[in-house]
Amino acid sequence: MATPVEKWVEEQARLAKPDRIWWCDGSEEEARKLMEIGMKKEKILDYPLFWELNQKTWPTAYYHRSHPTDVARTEQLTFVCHPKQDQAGPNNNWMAPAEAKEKLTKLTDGCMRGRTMYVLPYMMGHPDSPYAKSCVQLTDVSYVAVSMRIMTRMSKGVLDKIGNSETFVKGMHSVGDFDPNRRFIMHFPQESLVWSIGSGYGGNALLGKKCFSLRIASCLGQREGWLAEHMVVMGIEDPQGKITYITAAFPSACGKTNLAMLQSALPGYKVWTIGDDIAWLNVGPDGRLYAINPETGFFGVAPGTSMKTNPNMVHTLKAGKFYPTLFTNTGFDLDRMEPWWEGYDAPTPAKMVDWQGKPWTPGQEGKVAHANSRFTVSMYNAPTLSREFDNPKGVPISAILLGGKRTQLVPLVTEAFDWAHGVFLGARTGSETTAAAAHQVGVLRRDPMAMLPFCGYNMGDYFGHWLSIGQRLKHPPKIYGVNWFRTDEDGKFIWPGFGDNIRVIKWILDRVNGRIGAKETPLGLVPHTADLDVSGLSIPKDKMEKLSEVDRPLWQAEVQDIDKFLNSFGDHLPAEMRRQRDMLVKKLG
Ligand code: SAT
Ligand code: MN
Repeated sequence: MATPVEKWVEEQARLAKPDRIWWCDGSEEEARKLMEIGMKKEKILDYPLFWELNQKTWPTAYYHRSHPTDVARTEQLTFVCHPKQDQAGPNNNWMAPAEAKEKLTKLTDGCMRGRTMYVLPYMMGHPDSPYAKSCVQLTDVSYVAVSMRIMTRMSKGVLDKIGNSETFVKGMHSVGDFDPNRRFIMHFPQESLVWSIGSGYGGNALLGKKCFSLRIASCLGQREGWLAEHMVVMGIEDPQGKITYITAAFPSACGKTNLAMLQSALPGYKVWTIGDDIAWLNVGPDGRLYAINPETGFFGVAPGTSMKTNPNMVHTLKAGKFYPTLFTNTGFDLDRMEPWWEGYDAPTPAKMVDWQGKPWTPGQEGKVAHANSRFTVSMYNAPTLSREFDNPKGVPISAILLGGKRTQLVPLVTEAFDWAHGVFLGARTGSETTAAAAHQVGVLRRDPMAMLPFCGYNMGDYFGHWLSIGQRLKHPPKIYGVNWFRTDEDGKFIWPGFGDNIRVIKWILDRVNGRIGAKETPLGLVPHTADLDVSGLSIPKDKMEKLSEVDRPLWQAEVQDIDKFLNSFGDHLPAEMRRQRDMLVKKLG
């Protein structure tokens, strides 16, 4: 008798019509075979899927170039298909499930002809974790199969675990013909199904990541009483050896990976990495909030990554422990067979090809690496990996940081008065857009909890769900708004960022542990000047003050923009959010 997984795979194969089906076991031996196939047989346009990089300088690393139209998430082609549009909310594109399936069925019919269909059984979360989920993804490209081995816990054992159960997460993926006009990333939360066609890009194609672990999982979380969030999870060890765990939400390409493995600028502090992108948060039996990272890899932005900004990532990328490490759409030094990107601090190669394979010489116009070029590497390579990483229960969270990229207006750090105020602080957060999605860069948009592109249901209900989680927490974490990106009159960042962000985290730890006071502003609590450790920095006093300044007239204008956003949720917006909004207006005077 065929199992439910076998039946589903058979059904999908009947539609997509691959030449062969390959059941993956997630082993290294298999990954090596897939890389061989990618180097010798599979192609995108007329170039191979993988090039082997210099194994002396970049052990286990390979280079991949994507289709030039396929370099970032495509939010306008991403749909959440609840039975009713109202359930998707104004924050999602919506299509009725039947209509979406009809469209996808046509596009999928025969799309794998001449190709192999890889079956990827994988876990999001440690297999022993009560919070983990069993999943199966199908794909017709080895780049995705190998990437999923890095990013998830892939093994044959997952199939045994699913056994005869019908409840597993389904992901159907094909690159199709890469035509953006025939590209869709569709989610069916009621069936825990993701169906994606036409793109090989990470967030569109590694279906365990944003598609399942955020969009679908946020819906599961709403139903089951937990939160799926776009957050870093990290432990900070203080000079006394005590480790405090925090999470931090930032939009894509705003430095989450750098924060997750930060090299402390303050002596005695050390960061332990648990995750750089996704956190699943559950209320523990002791009334604290517990976090797990469902992933096992980093899919990080290459440009700007260097020994100066993130030495631990450079070590991770060069560790060569877990097979393989992938570089996608960076520059490529063909003489030395090495990757290169803007901001990397090794000497610039004299001659390279750019991310599209065109000859490129230093000093010429344009960039050698795509702004959203990426690396895919195992977390087990990281020298900062927390020893709690594989703990099935997760880690107890003491503080939640909610941030965005705001060059003006928003203070460096603000502590919420309480949980509900923190939910409002998150809900009103705006951020300037980055190259991680295909849209105009640098435009301000509201991005609550950095979840705007990833919340799989009506965001008004999502705020309500956050409020209800707070009510179940006996010991809720404190909530902070943070902004590393404020600039001065010359457009230069005032705060140094990177390893110096530990200074803000230290203030947060001192607050969480009740060691210091804080100054009240209309937005929340900010540091007394003496409490923020800026030893060794040379930021002039007036600029430091600017970092905590609340410009009332500008904030009154900001409230109008916040109102516009919050009102778009109509009666899905909890009354508590309106109460918080009115309180802010009153405080601004
Ligand atoms: O969505 S991805 O996983 O491709 C990366 C991001 O945008 O956060
Ligand atoms: Mn992300």
